[in-house]
Amino acid sequence: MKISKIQALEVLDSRGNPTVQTTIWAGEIKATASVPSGASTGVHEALELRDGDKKRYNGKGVLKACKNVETKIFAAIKGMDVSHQEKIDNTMLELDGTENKSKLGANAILSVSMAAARLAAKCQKLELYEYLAQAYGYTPKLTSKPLFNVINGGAHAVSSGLDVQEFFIIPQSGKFSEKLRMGAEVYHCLKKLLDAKGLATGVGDEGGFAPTLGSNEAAFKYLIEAIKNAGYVFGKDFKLGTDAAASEFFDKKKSLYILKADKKSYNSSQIYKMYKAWLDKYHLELIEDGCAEDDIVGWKFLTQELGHKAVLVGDDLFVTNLVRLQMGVTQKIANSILIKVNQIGTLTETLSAIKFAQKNKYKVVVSHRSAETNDDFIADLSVAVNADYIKMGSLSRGERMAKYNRLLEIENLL
Ligand code: 2PG
Ligand code: MG
Repeated sequence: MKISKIQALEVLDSRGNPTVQTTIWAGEIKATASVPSGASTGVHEALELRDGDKKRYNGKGVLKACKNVETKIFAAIKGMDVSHQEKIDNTMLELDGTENKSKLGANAILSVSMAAARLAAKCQKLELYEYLAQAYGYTPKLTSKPLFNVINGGAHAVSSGLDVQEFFIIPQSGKFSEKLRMGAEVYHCLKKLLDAKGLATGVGDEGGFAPTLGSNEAAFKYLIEAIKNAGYVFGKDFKLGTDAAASEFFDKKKSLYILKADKKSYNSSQIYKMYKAWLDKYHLELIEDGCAEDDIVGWKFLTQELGHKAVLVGDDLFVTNLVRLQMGVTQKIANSILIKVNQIGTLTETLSAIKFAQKNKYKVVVSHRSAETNDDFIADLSVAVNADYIKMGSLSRGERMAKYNRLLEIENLL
């Protein structure tokens, strides 16, 4: 079970940009993991190390990060027991020594952290979700509700003109395989509907459609129609949700949320009113990043006004960071946290954020990034920690299906 060899490879993610894929060996046994990447990244996220060499991949190469894995990191963790996750992660944190992992790169560190966990599971002949559940004191459960992001806007589909980044359909009951089927049926009805109206049905970064709709609200109307066309009852079989990703349309200088598609703007003490109107009209179950990452005033209004009737998720707000989450709990803002392993960069830190959230009754949403690989680690993670929700994209694109198909396998195993 001792780490004997490491290799890191520059591979491409689903947006066609380089990312780090690391393989770790313990004797003859090996395991591989690759790292996702965001587009609407929070300013408080750990740093993704990019080469900056404009002659390669527009400066986005990750050869330095790969080198860090094979040299500095390997030298520090060689010979360690692969199941000593905390020790491996803490060794890398010490070696890096910076607040935001800028020396080694969060991409370098995370690839090792994930591959180590996968290798430990393999060595113990356990499924990854079983291993993680055992290691962190859970009983594996696949009860999370999927947030299917079937209309993409914002930074994930700039040509759509939508300010809001993600529009979710949320199936309300049935086991995972049934929820997946329901989601896929609505997805296909949505495609038909858009086709019939002569709207674009090419997909955005997360596999949702990216039509030019003219207003953010229009997206909800299409979702409701598609749900009905698929034979489901809106409000009972499906509810809706959104990731506004509001940091992206918050003008810091003017201190205003500017929604271009709606020709409207709001300040921090008003923005909740827009969501309240949407919530009442469209049965919103969940709103992610309704306010910008550092707009604590906006978050307070939002939480006071809507926190009792909607799941309010902090993504850019918390960045899977225990210290940011502690601040949120103290300030009583949001009531849920988005969990993205690469925002923080190690499995150990990810788990401490999850545990703290659960202890404080914040809901947990295990999430992908807008650029992914076929790595399905987060499927196992969500089952291991009994996530309340999962966010793994729409019902198309291979890198999203990899996660859903893994969940189908896990459902079968469970
Ligand atoms: C988000 C994510 C994933 P990105 O904002 O929640 O949907 O997007 O990976 O681009 O930050
Ligand atoms: Mg988000």
